[in-house]
Amino acid sequence: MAQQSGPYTKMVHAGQEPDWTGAVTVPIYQTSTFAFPNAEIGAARFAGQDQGFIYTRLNNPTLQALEECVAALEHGSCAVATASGMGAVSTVYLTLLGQGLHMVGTASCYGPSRVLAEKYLARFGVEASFVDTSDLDQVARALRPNTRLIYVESPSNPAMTVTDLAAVADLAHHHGALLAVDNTFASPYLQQPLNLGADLSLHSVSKFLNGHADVIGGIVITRDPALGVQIRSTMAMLGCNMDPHQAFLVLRGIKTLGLRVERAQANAMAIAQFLENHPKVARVFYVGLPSHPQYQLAKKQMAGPGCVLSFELKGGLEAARKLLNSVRLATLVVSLGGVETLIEHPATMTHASLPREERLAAGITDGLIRLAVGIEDLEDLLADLDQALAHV
Ligand code: LCS
Repeated sequence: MAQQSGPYTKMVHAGQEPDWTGAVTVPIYQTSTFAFPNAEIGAARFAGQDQGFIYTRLNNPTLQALEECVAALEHGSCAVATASGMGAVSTVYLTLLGQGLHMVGTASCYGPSRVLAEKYLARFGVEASFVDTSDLDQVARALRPNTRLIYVESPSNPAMTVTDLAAVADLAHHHGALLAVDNTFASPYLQQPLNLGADLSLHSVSKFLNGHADVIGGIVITRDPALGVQIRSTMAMLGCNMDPHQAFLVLRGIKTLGLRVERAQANAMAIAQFLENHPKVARVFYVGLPSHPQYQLAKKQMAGPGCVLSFELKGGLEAARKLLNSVRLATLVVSLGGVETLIEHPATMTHASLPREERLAAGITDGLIRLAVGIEDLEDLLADLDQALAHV
């Protein structure tokens, strides 16, 4: 496969050349460890002078195929698969931060990414400030002499807030810090943070990359190969490696990433327009609508608005509960990025751990509903929402 191939070709082929057996699909190398041909080669592998496999916690051919595929999709030099998205976040934090060092993060990022920094790493002397990273002044004001990492989720959950990645990368680099971007909501199909200046990109592959709600996994991508080696070393020390069977399923999911996102995104656009015109809906947050505050920025840095939206019901908590209990096709569940349409209530579910004041500041009101749109027939999805809204 040529280096300059298009994204659909990469999804199907990158990192997935047939092995010596000719297997068209990368096999599951379900082995914990790899035999060395002789003592000298074994020693050379440990010394980093021979690239052969050693032990699955460090790497494995099925994992390597997935890592090469995602690195190609995001224009990185290196990728490291992890057991979960939180494994990817932990690996990035523990590689770049330490006692006396500081990070700046997106206030409305996935809750545990914030709790990990503010509660757990704080015990080891790491400082963290979480601000609205879509406001560059807030990011600049939060920087300290000891800031080493800016951690941005864009679009971020659930108000779909978009941060100017190229501008934040400049801020980070002028300050001697690195920029890591959680690219989960966009997926590599719609956004390539490294092309915009980020140093690291990461995903919960449990979402769009796998796409079928049957795997938990994560991945970190770097531009600098030396940083990639550090990331792999941290991942291996933490022991948060992905399993070969997980990697096989994610590779299979990636083959249809573009097709799935295109279809779900078209559904999301039509649903966002339907909701924006509905009398019981106060507001819709979807980066594909001109009413979204960062509509123009999203158009500039993303190849499409994506498949997740949220909307606020005029009737508050009671209306939200009624709607959630009335949908028949959309499934009431926390997660996103699958082929099926998923619906949830951020204030009492994904963002329940945030103090009420902070939740409201991030736009997470009691009437807010998050909808992760799938690939079902649009008419069926609209009919389901229409009948559920009639119960509100
Ligand atoms: N980053 C983002 C943006 C996420 O949405 C999630 C999980 C993670 C990281 C962590 O990934 P995991 O360890 O679960 O693979 N988001 C979830 C959500 O919105 N609902 O359920 C999980």
